[in-house]
Amino acid sequence: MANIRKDITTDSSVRDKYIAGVLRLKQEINPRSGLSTYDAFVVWHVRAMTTMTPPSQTSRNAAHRGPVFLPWHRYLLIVLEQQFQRVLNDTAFALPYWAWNRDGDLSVQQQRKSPIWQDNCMGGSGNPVTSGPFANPNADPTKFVIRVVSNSQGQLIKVNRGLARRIGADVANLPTSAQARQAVGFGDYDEADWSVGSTSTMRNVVEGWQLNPPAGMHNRVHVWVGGDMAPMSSPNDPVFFLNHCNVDRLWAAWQQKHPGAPYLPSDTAPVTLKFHRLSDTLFSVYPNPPKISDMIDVTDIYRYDTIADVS
Ligand SMILES: [Cu+2]
Repeated sequence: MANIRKDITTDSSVRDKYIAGVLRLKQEINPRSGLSTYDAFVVWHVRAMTTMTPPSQTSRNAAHRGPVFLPWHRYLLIVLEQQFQRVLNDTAFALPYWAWNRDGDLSVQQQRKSPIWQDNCMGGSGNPVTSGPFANPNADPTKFVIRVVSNSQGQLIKVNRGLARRIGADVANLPTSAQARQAVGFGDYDEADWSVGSTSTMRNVVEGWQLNPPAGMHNRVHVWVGGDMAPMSSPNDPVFFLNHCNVDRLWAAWQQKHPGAPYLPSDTAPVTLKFHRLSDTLFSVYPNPPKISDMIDVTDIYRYDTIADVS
């Protein structure tokens, strides 16, 4: 039976399990790399983002700015969810989501005071963050510490410091539910030239097209949270996965609303779109990654408690 993914601000049980799971995965250090199971997701994300597809250009990569954006992050979340189930010893655990669209419907003042930023949830803002479960101003290695970040060239750099956030500092507000419904309403999954250019396809509008300058929906959430959510190493902030779980919820809502609409591009697309075609294998640092086609129908693994607000 499929597990149910719920809103982190309305279910205290999954909220507390999510926090506990993050802290446990952070403490599992691989002696060879000096990095934790959690940190490996940061490395995987940076490596995917620096794998250009095709290598002759500098925008579309093996996880972003192209059609694979949604299935790649769906796979990332499923692998992470399995790690949570292991360390929590709870096969029914399902990742929670942050319904940032519901916060986006509120005033800017209220957005900054959302339940997600309270000390019993993700904690607050700052460099370093000083409140909540991930506060670690003295970079105590037994607490939540940032161990690896990316520079602007995508190189991995080892650090030892607390988590940083600039909530609402670099962009005023979050995407709204009306914007989410608009994105879910588009009939096409994606379109040529399969990049950042299309203004009326679900994938690109959900990922980053500028519904409201200076950034689109998922990109806008990254910029709105700021700090460690901004660079390629953004999985460093546990909010990353809650953002992407809501992004995935929008895709699930789109799939239900347009049951006949296919994932695009199909396998007849040219090899320059490798990593983005339906039967291409997903980029992974783990062995035996699945194909995009394996990520289309995952309703036997998990479902969302509701999609009503975004469909
Ligand atoms: Cu990403």
